[in-house]
Amino acid sequence: MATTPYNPAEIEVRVQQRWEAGKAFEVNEDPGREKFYCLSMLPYPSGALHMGHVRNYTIGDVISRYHRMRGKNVLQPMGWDAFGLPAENAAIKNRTAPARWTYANIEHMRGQLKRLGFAYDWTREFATCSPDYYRWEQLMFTRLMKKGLAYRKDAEVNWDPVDQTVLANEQVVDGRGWRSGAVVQRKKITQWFLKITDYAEELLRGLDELDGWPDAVKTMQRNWIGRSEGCEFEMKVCDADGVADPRDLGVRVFTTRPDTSFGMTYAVLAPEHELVAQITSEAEREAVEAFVAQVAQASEEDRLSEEGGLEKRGVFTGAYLYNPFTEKPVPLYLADYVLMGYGTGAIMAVPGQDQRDWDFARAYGLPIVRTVQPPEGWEGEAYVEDGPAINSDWLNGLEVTEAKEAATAWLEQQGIGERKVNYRLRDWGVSRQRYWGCPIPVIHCDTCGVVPERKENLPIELPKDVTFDRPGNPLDRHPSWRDVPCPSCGKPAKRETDTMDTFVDSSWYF
Ligand code: ANZ
Ligand code: ZN
Repeated sequence: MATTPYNPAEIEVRVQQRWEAGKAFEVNEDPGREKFYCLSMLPYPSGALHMGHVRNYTIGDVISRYHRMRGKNVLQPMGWDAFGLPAENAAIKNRTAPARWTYANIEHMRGQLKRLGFAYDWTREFATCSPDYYRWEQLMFTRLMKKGLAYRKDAEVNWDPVDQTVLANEQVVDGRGWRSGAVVQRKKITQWFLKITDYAEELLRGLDELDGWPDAVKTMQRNWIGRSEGCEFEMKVCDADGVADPRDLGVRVFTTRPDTSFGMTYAVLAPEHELVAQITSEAEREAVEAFVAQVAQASEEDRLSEEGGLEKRGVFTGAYLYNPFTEKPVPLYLADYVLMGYGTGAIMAVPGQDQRDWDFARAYGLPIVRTVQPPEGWEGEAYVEDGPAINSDWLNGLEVTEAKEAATAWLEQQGIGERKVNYRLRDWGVSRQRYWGCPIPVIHCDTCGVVPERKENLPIELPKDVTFDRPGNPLDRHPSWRDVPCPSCGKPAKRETDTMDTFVDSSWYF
């Protein structure tokens, strides 16, 4: 039997030409046929395909071809997730425009995808860096803004004090700026956020309706959203004898364990808490300021690490909070393990039932009072499981669930607290202080404030005449792009120079 050797260079080229000539994979609407849409995550035009691309796009292609063979009208498009930092880095290195680098890569990678023979409808190809695409993203942004779902607040960035510029995490190498070598600082600037936390509950409920997803993935999503039921209540600032501060200051704490309140032996503010300066006593001020400065230098990773990346984990403020349950004062500390971005940025600490509090109490010589009875023979440290309440006056004997309910009801009755649901999920910071991204279509006017661009002026295109000979965002120093009339009053105003995170581009192309 004669065998024909398989010669891809000859056979595949011939077949692919036939597909192209016959528009084999172009699709038009056809109400008479069942539809099938197959979209694989679009590639980033890095320069060349890698084996991960081949694997991934082969899977989508097999599914598409299967459904096409079953007679369905199959749409399998392809495009490019094309904004992002590597284009800017290449621009700096090769002295070429980010757009040129990006489109040259797309050209090359498109050729590779075609040679692999994937059944794409190439007439529908698009790139997220093209104004035809990002005009819609800008329109969505202005609409989110009008609904209060895109808003501004201060957030930390990596700041290079020598280059005077914001750095992406990738540009910080061993705590130093990749170009200047200077020690990177944390700095607060005003940035744009999308209010995804408004949808936390909806996202959580949506997970229950997801069929065919692995439980591990759903659990990961649930933990990411991190729904947490507890209560928030206020404690008055006082002195060591429990005498209320004459300024009538109060601190709100969030706890999931109000049942353990009788075991609160100290309380903690996040070092960034707004009350720190006011409540700190003169005797402790120097130590407190040194601690706050030290924490400001540390990364979140260091702060949350078990060992504590810092020399010192906390400091006494000289102030006390009045525990309404025991009617006694507890010392108020600052500690790195309490984060400003969660709950109220302040906690009641219960070493008997919380391991982090236990470790801290041990290190700082603070008292430990158990308020849940551990099982007999218990030799561990903090006891976090269920059991009857002890050392808790009128809560004694109640199981955790009942005791929580009773303590919460009491706080509500007293008018000092209420039930509260918190989420780990944060609002999404979408501002990037970079050129190669979708411009945020907003104008800053001295008279009108922050104004969304008018629909008829969209898209706000990136200027092409920019240089990367200096560090930082070229949009900030472009001579004319920034200066525009205010869409509302017409007076001279300035464009926003932040662009959007590339994950915004890839959040809606489906
Ligand atoms: C007292 C207490 C006693 C707590 C106890 C726990 C156990 P989740 O489940 O993640 O919501 N907490 C609150 N705000 C915090 C912040 N900004 N930074 C660090 N820790 C914070 O955890 C809620 C618990 O984490 C809260 O309940 C509080 O400690 C702490 F036996 O209050 B708990
Ligand atoms: Zn104006």
